Amino acid sequence: MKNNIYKLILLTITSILSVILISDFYPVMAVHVPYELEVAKQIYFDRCAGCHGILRKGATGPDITDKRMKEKNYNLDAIKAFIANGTPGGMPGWKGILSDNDIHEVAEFLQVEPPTPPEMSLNDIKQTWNLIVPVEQRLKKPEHNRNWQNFFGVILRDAGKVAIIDGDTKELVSIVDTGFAVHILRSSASGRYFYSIGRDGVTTLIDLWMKKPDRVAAIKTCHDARSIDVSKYSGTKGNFKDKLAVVGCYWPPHFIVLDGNTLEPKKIVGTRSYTYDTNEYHPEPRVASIVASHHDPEWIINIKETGQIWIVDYSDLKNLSITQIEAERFLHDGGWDATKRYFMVAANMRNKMVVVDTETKKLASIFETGNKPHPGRGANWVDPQYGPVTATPHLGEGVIAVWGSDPQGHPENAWKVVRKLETLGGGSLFIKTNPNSRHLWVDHPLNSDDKIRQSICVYDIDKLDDKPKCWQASDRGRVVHFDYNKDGDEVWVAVWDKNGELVVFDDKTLKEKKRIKGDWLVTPTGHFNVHNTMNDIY
Ligand code: DHE
Repeated sequence: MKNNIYKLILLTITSILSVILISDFYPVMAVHVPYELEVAKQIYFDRCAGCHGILRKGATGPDITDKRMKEKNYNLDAIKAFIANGTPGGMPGWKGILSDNDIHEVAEFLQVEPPTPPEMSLNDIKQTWNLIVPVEQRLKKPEHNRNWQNFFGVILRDAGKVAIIDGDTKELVSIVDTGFAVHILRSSASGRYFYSIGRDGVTTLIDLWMKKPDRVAAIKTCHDARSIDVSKYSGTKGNFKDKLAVVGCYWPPHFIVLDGNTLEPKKIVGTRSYTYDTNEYHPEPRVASIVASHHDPEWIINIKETGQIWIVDYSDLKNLSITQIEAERFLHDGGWDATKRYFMVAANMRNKMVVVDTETKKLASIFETGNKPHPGRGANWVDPQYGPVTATPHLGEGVIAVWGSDPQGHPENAWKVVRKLETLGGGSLFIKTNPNSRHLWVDHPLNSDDKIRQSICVYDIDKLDDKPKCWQASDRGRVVHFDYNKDGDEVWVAVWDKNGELVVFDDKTLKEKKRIKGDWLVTPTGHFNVHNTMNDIY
């Protein structure tokens, strides 16, 4: 009885205190507003921040700060109409995806000053570190007889999980809990581990040698992230294979170096700096793609908003050396040429590709390809007419641009667009081929037409003047991203839908070999073959 009276008194005091506190911060609508602000902030973070930035200063999408809304005289209804219907600049309409109420909330949110999200120190990050299986307790050899170098890691985006599928048998081997909306997976240099990075900055280390591959370590590296890679170098400067990992964050804008085997955080480096061209301070220069060099202990780290490419030497973390290359603004995705000497990255809002020579550590070229190039990792092949080439599709137009990428053997074609191939329309994200194939595959998942976004096209590399073969690979969702199997004779593509599928095609005949289905296949997006990912084969 006495206890209950104490509890009642405590509850009353707590309630009075919360009302006082809340109304202090939000004097007008004490309880209602903070809830809605949180909802709007979350929707903005999930759906809009990737393109417009957390501080809304713009990148792939334009500046949408409250200041600019006022300058443009956009009132609530005008903003709601933009969000609902999309824009001619390429923003998709959100009607049908967001409710009318959500659209209203976001429109209101865009009229007030963007709140600055919290920072995160190395110590804050360390508090989230979870070493699930210490290294000494891990397996000394695989616990199964499967051909694990032909495993595929498949992102189950909205489920916050990654599926591991046996590429030989097409069986589901395991499903692993990861961060929210995992963006990409990368393989360790040995291939034994998959590293996943969630949009929420959660990094997960998955051990493929376990009978049922599972997490052996996890850590939250920031609040918003898209990229991760590992140390791949072994040579006279040391053996760094599987030793380090690096995560690139959108917010806070930093990259963080982790122990490759345990994910223990080692070093954090902020990217806030000055734009390469106007030399103005930028508060949110986000880390876009990262690749690991095979010939030096270095990562190539792309800083989106300041337009700089940083070559980071990870061999001495205490005396870190970074070469900062002035490139172009809004760097996004990219990959290696076939020799892995040149790194090529899209500056998508400037319609350009930027090339860095990682041997001389200098900018090699910047050239135009078309409306918003989006190469993914790109595609490399030996063209019958132009020699070694690389290609990108585009978000803004139905074109694949092909350029020479062999300045030593074919200097006349180097960094020049030598072919333009027609696709079914804009909205392409990924392209793929393989050294064992003479086919080039392209998707169109962001096209506004249902049929086109469910269609893929395949070009015969030896007859690029001929029309490609195109077909609808699914009657629902969006068909997105490719990877080959280890032998380079099968291509896997994802049907990005609540009831998702993986469709496996024979690369020679283009015939469908298998449709992997199951209620666990929730919104599959990127899917990564171990052998191709560890060796950067694309
Ligand atoms: Fe991605 C790669 C950022 C939307 C699927 N995406 C990348 C990379 C970056 C990036 C920086 C390069 C990583 C690297 O190589 O280190 N992506 C962004 C965005 O900012 C953007 C435009 C908006 C957002 O809010 O995230 C965005 N991306 C998408 C999607 O909508 C996709 C289709 C599904 C999803 O997960 O949301 C998507 N992005 C992918 C995939 C890759 C990728 C599958 C890796 C391609 C590869 O073959 O390596």
